[in-house]
Amino acid sequence: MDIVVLAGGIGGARFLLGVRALIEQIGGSVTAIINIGDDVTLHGLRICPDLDSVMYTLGGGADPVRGWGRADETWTVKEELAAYGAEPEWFGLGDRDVATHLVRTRMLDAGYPLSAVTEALCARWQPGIRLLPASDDRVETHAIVDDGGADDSGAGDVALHFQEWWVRHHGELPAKRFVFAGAETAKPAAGVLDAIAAADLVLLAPSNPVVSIAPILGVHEIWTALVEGPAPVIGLSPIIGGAPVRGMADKCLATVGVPCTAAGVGGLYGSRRDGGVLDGWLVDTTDAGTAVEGVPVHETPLLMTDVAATLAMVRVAVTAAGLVT
Ligand code: FO1
Repeated sequence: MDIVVLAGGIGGARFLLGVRALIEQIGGSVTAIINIGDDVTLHGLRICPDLDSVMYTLGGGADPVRGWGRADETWTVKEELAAYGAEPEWFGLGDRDVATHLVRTRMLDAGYPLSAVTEALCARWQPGIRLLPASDDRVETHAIVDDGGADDSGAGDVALHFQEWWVRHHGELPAKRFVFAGAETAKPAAGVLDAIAAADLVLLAPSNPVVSIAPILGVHEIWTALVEGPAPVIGLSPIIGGAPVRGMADKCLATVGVPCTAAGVGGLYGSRRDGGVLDGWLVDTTDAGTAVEGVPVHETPLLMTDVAATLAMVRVAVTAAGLVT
């Protein structure tokens, strides 16, 4: 079975452990199409947090507590940068992690596309799945916040890079909206459209729908390939019992005016029959009775407590698609 997964970073990585476990049992392939909206250049280094979270987690090198960056990390570079007063001090790069960004930046500067750079980095980590950035072009998520001016004209709006909004300001500055700068003209990365066309199943990981999945779907040809493609698209709710398991999906959903519920996110993605993307929607058993117009809803435990629990929900997703494992 060939499975394509659209995913963000930390939650996406945990989910992909379950998808990889299924494919190890039944055979086939996993291609993960990863959000690049969080990517940022700091200290001259190109940093791709979601690609790296997935690569490190599936390669056995992620910090298990933070979920981002490397295990057994040290912070000498960060301390030395701070000693120089080199901004930004609010974003920490670990020593081991820096090596990844050095290799990536050097290859990008030499003219390799991000998809080729990712493949080269994965040659070390052997994640057991194919990792693709959504695009080889830049797509950057910005939070539009009010600078505190006296009127509501929008004249005082400021666009903050997602990392500045989330890491520096802890997501506490109310965002009026999110913009995926560059998405309108971005092309799918090499391999993305072929993977979707060849897939037996497409899964939307239980990642943040607003700042992880939406920037991927915002690449026009990816959206078209999904909604016009042959593979069923099954999503898993990142919201359980009215709250995100981790992260800032509640703040992001409030920004786009969507209730922080499994039904709200299912409705945001929408039914493929009615101009949306979903053929099926998995919600946690806590959210039994959830209804999404035009989309069959399936209830199953969605807490990714370990790989076995995640594998179990992936099996339910496969069954929901009308496929057998
Ligand atoms: N998150 C933080 O909260 N603080 C940091 O200093 C930080 C540094 C960082 C460096 C590399 C990397 O790949 C991720 C990093 N993250 C950090 C995580 C990241 O900001 C977000 O959690 C993701 O972008 C959201 O998916």
